[in-house]
Amino acid sequence: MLDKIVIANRGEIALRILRACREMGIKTVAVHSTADNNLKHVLLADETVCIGPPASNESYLNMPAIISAAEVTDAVAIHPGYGFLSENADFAERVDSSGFIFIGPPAQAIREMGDKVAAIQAMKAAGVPTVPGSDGPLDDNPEENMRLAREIGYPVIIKASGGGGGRGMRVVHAEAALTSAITVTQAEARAAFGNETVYMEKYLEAPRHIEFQVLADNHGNAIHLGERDCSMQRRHQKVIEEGPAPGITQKQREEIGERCVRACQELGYRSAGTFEFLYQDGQFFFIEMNTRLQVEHPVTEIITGVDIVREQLRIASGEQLSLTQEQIIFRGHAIECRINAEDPKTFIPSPGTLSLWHPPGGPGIRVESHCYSGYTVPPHYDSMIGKIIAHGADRHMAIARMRNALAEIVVEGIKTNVPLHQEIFQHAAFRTGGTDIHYLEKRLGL
Ligand code: MV4
Repeated sequence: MLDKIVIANRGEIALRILRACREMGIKTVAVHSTADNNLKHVLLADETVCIGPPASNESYLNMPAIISAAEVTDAVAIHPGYGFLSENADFAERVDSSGFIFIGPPAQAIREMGDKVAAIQAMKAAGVPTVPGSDGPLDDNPEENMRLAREIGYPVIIKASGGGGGRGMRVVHAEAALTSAITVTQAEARAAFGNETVYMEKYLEAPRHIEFQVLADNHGNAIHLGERDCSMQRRHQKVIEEGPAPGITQKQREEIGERCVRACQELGYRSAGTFEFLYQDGQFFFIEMNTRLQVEHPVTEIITGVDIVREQLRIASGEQLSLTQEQIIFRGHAIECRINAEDPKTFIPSPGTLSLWHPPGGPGIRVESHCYSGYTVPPHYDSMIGKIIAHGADRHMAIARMRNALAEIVVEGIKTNVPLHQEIFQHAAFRTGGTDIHYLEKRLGL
């Protein structure tokens, strides 16, 4: 097993990784910015290295500083968490060539999935269903693009191959707008991603966002851990995630899950990964793959009993997956609420000192947070300060427990989105389940 690792992240996920390491007897090095001396995992880590000033560019995105921290502490591996450098193929490559283990997929897989056109082509080859579209880059022939859009059927969406996560896309409702939409998306893509490649898909008007969790080891073993429904989002920021996705049958789960597993094997994938799909009219359409541990991974951990971070650490040390597909049993239902330090109405970030932090508890409640009374949420980073995950024998029970937890949590000194969650849990459509990706923004009248 790994002897010592660098945790190249902050906040709740750094603490989550530290806890897994402690269980497994792995020593920890917390690298942190000068704004993060008092982070909970920094206080708990075996060793700490300050890697720079508050600005992420100079600390959590500073590759030489992070790799140097691994060198001076004699660590053997680096866990990137999510965000920051977690999906940076150049970083994975530099970690590797510096003689350390990157706790994630091979750099080549990160690079291939970061190129959305290449990712879609790889999925098609592996039998994963994709959105009807151009199946490759658009060229500069307006007549050919019009013919293609007519064949696909309007509305269509133009997406940047270097984009993803909602960046660099444009919906086109009629032929008159097509050519200029392509030109503008290309120009934006060149400026934002240094790659003007764009592609076209049928625009799905009211889909749900459902993603499949996979794990793969270095020995050719790969498994899927079922799906999560992440449709409750605002401006591409997920607000609530749950699993299993309401209304998805075990047959659909097995069919799509098995195709994701096959894709992992064909890609030479390793570690944890997520296949993102749009789901509409009973069909799944692959859109992107995330090559990292995700914020919402606890939803899957709770319904499968698999510790995803532990598996990542085992895989990175060269061990086999600890379970086979046949051993994965889905039990009950889990729902996660992301708790953000922000105004619940305006969404403006609300950093500051927590005069009181009183997390909820009781049966079926898991809290993932680095917060404590007296902790100061710095203004420099993402506003998520924790997650509440509720579990129950069925969706009703998970909802009942989450409502208790949302009534019980006390956060004083800063504003949070807890009131927004309380409101969502009253909505009849949410309680029924299966709302689409536009539901929350529409309900909020934004
Ligand atoms: C789409 C789509 C509709 N049709 N593609 C946005 C983020 C990026 N991951 C892909 N996105 C979308 N792609 C087709 N062909 C609608 C979205 C979309 C979306 C997807 C998932 C979660 C939230 C979303 C919010 C707006 C648009």
